[in-house]
Amino acid sequence: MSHVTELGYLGLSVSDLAAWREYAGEIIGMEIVDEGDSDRIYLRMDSWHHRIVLHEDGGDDLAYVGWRVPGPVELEQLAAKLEQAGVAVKVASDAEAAERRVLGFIRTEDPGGTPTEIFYGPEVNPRPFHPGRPMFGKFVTGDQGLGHVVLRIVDLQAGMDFYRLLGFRGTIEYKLFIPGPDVEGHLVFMNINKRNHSVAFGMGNTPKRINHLMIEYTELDDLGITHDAIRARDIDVTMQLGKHANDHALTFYCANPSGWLWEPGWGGGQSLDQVEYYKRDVFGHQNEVPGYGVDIPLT
Ligand code: MBD
Ligand code: FE
Repeated sequence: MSHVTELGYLGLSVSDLAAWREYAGEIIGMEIVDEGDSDRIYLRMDSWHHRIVLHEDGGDDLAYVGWRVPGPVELEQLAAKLEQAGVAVKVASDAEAAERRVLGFIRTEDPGGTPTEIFYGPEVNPRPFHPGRPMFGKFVTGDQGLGHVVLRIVDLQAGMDFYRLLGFRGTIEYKLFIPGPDVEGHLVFMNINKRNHSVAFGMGNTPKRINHLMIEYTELDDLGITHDAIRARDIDVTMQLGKHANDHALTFYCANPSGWLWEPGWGGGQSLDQVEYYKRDVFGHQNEVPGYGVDIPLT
């Protein structure tokens, strides 16, 4: 049985590359890799050539998501499984794979309309990771992938069906009361490896494909330094520092230069073998600046 193994890479459409350089490099601590291309820079988080591509194309949204499989055999098996299930897939050319810095990939679309790529063979750079600002530790990646994404998928069942085809496990975990006591909001969290969840959805029919990207530090102090840097620049914080009930990560939510959210975090727990559900968080995560789609009562 073939399934994806991790959240491998993201492509982001951005309109203000200069602002993104400062945000991703000086505030968050990612390594900026500029190879002289007129239309893009790369963000490095570990030994990979990059984990994120910033495409300066006038958009301000998620452009594509890359899920990893171990190798070419698994890619072929997964492509056949998707086609059997009636999901259209397209095999990328060698030139397209080279552009993505992988050995091969297929393209499809998830039920929220997010361009979804399944790939194998990322380019790994033997040069050490060099953070964009001093860091005590590293980003948590490795076999947990680069973080988690919360995507726009309105039809929760269709979303679960699609990601289960890719091998994900998980279901509705949070039952929140949005916007009043009579209306339950449901959030779906799905895991594919040790990371508590790699994909989630249930935030409604938002204008953008993505609500947030969670990235995780190995050291608490790096989260603190990022928090200070966000506060010093008066960047919108939509939910304050707090601890989630499912992944036990200490996180906060801040706006990025494209007007959607990053969720820097520390201390994430592992995925569970058996399902649980929650109605609130452990502590914190109070709403601050509204309008980014996570002003929901997690506490
Ligand atoms: C998360 O990572 C999250 O973003 C929300 C809204 C709830 C629980 C865990
Ligand atoms: Fe999250």
